[in-house]
Amino acid sequence: MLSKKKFKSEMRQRLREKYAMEIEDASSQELFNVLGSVIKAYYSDSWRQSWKSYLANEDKQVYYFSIEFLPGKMLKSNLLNLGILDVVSEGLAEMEIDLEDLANVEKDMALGNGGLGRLASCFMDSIASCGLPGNGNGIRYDYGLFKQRFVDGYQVELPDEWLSSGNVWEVRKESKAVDIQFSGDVWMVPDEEGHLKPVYKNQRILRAVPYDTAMIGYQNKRVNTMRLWGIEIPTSEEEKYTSIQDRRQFEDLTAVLYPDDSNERGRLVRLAQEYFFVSAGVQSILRYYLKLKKPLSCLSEYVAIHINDTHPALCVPEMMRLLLDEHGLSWEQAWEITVKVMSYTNHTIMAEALEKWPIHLMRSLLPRMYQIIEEIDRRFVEKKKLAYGSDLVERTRIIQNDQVHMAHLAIIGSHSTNGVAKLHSELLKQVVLHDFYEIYPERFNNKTNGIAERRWMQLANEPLSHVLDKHIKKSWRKNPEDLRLLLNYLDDPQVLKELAAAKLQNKEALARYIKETTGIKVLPTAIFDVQIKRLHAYKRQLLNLLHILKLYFELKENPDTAIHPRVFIFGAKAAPSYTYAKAIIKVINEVGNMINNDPAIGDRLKVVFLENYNVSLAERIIPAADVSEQISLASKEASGTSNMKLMLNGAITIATLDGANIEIRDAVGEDNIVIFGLTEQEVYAYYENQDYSALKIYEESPVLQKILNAFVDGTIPNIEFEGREIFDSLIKYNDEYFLLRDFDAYCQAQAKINEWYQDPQQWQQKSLINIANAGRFSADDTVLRYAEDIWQLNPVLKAAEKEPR
Ligand code: 26W
Repeated sequence: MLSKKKFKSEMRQRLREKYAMEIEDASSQELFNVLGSVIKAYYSDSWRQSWKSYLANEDKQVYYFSIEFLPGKMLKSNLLNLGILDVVSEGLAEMEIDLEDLANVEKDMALGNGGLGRLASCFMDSIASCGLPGNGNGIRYDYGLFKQRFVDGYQVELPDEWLSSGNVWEVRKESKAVDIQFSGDVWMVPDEEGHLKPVYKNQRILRAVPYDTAMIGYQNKRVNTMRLWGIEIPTSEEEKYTSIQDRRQFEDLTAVLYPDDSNERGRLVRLAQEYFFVSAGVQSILRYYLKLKKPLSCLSEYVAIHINDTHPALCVPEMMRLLLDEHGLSWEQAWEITVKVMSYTNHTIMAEALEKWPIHLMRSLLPRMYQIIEEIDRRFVEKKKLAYGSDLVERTRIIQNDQVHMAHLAIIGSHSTNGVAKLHSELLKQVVLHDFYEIYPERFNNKTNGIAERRWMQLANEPLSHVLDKHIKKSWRKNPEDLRLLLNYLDDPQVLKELAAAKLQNKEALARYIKETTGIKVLPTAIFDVQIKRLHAYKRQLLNLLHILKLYFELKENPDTAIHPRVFIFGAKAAPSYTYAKAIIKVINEVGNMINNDPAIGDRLKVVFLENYNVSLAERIIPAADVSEQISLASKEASGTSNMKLMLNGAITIATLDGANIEIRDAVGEDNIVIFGLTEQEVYAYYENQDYSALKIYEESPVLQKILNAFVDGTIPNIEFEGREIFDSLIKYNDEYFLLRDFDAYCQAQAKINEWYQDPQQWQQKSLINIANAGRFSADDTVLRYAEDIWQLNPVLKAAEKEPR
């Protein structure tokens, strides 16, 4: 184990070597860079040993393909998992350095939009912490998700230059680079044995260079790899580029993360990005596999490839291309291997999020991919038509109306399709993918999401973690199920007091941050009501705002209305092209200004929209939350994961029966969560009967009239355009997400929250029950289920089980 003495001398030594300076003269950035290199040296052995042991034991490995990863900051997470967090923070303190200052230097690695990307990073942490041989495979974007600034209440996007001061955690692996072929033409020509071989003409070859980042297991000496691919022009191709622009056009293919998180826009560069990291990943996996000197027919016994939503679905035709064209297998052999190796997770049922690539784009950019997809489609139709009839087959085939349906390709080309929460997986089987469920019932399964509780509790919430250590000892840190031991203290006033004190400490810290960053003064004793997620109509941030306006108007009308002071905290980015979402951001900010500066309201109501919501801001907000807003229209939110993080940190959830909210209700019981609103059955009944009228509800509700009219009658200032757009979306375009229908039930639910909060003992007990039952949403359990049911990772599992969890 690393001693403080050894650590300090290492720091001094490396600072001299790297910057020829003493600790006292170094900037936080320089100290952070040196600390990063000290830590890297500390885990490099385990990293190499882990790799060598997988090779030596010929362990089956899983490769998690995701176009997004959202690690956030890694310094403290690496220190915690290495078990040296205390040694390092004390060692630095002895050199008058605050670890927090260095942690703040590190830029968030924000190579993702939201749920899907963060889940991938939670899984990376859990796969390593469970001792499973797993690798991440993605893209090294030069620019992550845009930085959000509010200018006059409007969202403005700024580039996220996360690499401007380098990235201490990555290792560039020049020697592992591979070539990626784009566009040009391809002919199938018989070779001397008569096998059809592709002949390519004027295609572009680009170089994929891997950058590896260590994924450190929790105090188990296991270190896995997240491989992110950067793009370069190979020297052999240089003469093909006539100008810098010409070069940049290709070098910029992976420059930027697409900022849409539920609306595919069919851009050529996006398709190129999808093929780039897929081809690089599959090629490097087969290169590794050949080292094992095993027949290709056994590939699925040593390799599992997971397709994280449809963005990496080209893994199916790319594996076929390599097995057919480079390894000369027959179609049948190649197909059998591919299906056994591949597995797919669906993360959304939103139609606009399901990728469908125009065949002209696929054919021009990826001619060989298109050829193979055509053949997969032809054989699927031929094979299934007889058994299932043409209608069902025409609905499930991959190529339809000149588009390539990527979800169909992923389902047909893999042995497992899972949803991310029980309700979502049921909706996939019964509604969205029902035709496929008819054909492949055995492939469909559920894997309810989870979260890395090390980051979202141990790192984000030290005050609560210490109260837990004090009363239920430390086993929960390795085995979150042990949080249930807290239930033994449900009626222990001392423990309840200490839990409340920890929450207040976090709220005071957030109140300071809010004051510093927005100038708004909030009462730490107020109810901190939090809604943090991407801005999207189905997540209904607007419903939250309608209730805030109701409270505001009530307080204006009768100032002595008894409500416990409330602070409504929002964190949300909108996709730049999503104008409706941006209109909602503007209106929330304008309503906030109106309420926060209204002397008649004072401290009783505050609305705070924190800029640039990301992983690090989430780590600040979540420990300070009293109420968790999970109010999406039932059936729309596949799972949600902020709901689990807020529950773990003792917030009480106000929720619809949607996604994983249902499983949270199952975990804590009706008395410890506030449920409201339409169920998914009722929503589907409305779709069935087409009898929903928002106008009718509006006309029958004076309260709603007052609130909605405020959007267009000038009551809310500076929203002339946005207010009209929103008013019309509800009344003229009939409120697609049934906000008006759920409004009354939501207000009653909020009144219940207000009532519960009046009794601190009762509230704290409900909070305790949420914390105690949050262990079941550990991503460690989730990945172990993937490993057992889908990836069939072998004996290493036993090792994981053996580890005291
Ligand atoms: C093509 C544009 C695009 C980009 C991203 C479409 C769809 C996506 C993601 C699938 C959207 C996403 O992040 N979905 C969220 O995934 C989480 C992890 O499973 C779930 O918890 C959320 O409910 C789901 O919205």
